[in-house]
Amino acid sequence: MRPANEALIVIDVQNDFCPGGALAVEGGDEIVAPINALLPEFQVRVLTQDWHPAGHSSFASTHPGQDPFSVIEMPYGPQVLWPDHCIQGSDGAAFHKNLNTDAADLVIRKGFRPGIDSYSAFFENDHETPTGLEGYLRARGVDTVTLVGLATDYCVNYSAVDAAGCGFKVRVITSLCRAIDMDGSLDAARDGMKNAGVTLA
Ligand code: VGL
Ligand code: ZN
Repeated sequence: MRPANEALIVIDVQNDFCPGGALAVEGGDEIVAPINALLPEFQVRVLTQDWHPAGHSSFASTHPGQDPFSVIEMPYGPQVLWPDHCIQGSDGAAFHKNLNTDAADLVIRKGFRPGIDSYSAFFENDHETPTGLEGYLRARGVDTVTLVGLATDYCVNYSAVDAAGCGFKVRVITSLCRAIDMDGSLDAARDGMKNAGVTLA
């Protein structure tokens, strides 16, 4: 058992990010069993859930003439346009059926504001609207976080960098993550995490 100041944060292990899903990450389902095995090691366990309303501004379908995986400029900066995914209440937004969600202390949902995306478990993509997770972790006396989940180069990466920015000691177990890896995004994410002081284990 790990000490009470350490949290495990499981990022977006949802059907739409697993094979067969709307924004499938190769091998996304392979990490479910080892994550289940890791959960009991931690005294503080958090799951995140990407949770978009239909017509979300991060969906290509919301922007006539735009293809999935193109990039547009939003008031808060560049935004990749994704296929419709993780729509609130849909099967795609549900956790992978084998993920041991019963083991979680907290499920934090993100991306529910129509006009702003939220890759990070800590702040939305404007880098200032908080999800509340920082306060939750601090209130429970956590100063060290371990991150696993999907996708390495987007939601895990943004969560890890933000956690480090909040002052947490951060470790990402890369073998328990899988990446979208679009246009060098995985290499860029690795560099960004290392520069932020994140340990890649
Ligand atoms: C994610 C793209 C869009 C992720 C979520 O979980 O990495 N990526 N929404
Ligand atoms: Zn999303």
